[in-house]
Amino acid sequence: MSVGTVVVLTGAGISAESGLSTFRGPDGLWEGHHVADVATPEAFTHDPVTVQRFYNRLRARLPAVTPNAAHHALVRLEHAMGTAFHLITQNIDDLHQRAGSTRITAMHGGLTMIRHVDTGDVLSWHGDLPENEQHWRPHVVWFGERTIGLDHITEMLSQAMLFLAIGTSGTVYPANQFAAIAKRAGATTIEVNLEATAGAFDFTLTGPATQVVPGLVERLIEGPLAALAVHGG
Ligand code: BJW
Repeated sequence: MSVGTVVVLTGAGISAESGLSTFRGPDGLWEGHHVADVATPEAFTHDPVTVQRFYNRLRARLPAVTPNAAHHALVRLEHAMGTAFHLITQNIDDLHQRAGSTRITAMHGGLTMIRHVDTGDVLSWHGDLPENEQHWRPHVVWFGERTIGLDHITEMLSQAMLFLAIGTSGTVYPANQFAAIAKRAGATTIEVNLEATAGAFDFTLTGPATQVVPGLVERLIEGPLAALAVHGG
């Protein structure tokens, strides 16, 4: 039997209430930088010190923050849905993983990994990289680089019964296409955000993720998904 899946996409907004900055603040700056000055391969080639220092600062902040109620609720949904659940995150923090999510694709990489620029080897990494290091770089996806796991994501979206986007502005390709892809595949599409975005959503639930997501997850588990989990889990 073909079983529809639940696909959840998260962005920086889900981690905002854990104390991490979103990317596109009112001043257009991200941690005092224009995103393009630190999140491109060209920036790393021309000014590795600024880029390494920037990511060292972000990485050093991780131990001080913890997953919030929205991250934990998605773990409950994963447990209820089993293999019929998939989480895609654009976030490079590790809060979903620390909350306990396992069926996850981190499509923009992760701060706690580094990659060798020549061999492509990836290592787990929790400290600073030397600021003048040019062979090892943060394992994050910069503008113009290929996102991680896109074939798998496309496959998941084609089977989606429900697509839920949480805390993403929908300004960055290809994640900003996922709602439309899922909708074309027949999914109901819902976003949770402080404000409606331009994405292809059937419903917008406005409010902070920690207040909206736990209740939504409980309703999904008790309601229409309960039957699905029996078959898909
Ligand atoms: C709450 C909340 C609360 C707040 N509760 N909600 C022209 C030139 C060059 C490139 C392009 C171009 N046009 C298009 C492109 C492609 C480009 C792109 O999209 N650019 C646009 C910006 C113009 N995309 C790419 O380059 C991608 N790759 C690609 O296309 O590859 C093609 C390829 C194919 C084959 C071979 C090679 C290449 C890669 C994109 C990489 C994005 N990287 C970043 C940085 C990652 C590393 C790092 O973090 O340092 O990823 S950019 C940044 O934006 C980060 C995020 O993951 C991403 C998305 O941001 P997100 O999560 O949506 O955050 P915000 O801040 O924008 O929004 C937060 C939302 O939360 C808001 O809506 C709030 O309201 C809400 N919120 N608090 C609920 N409590």
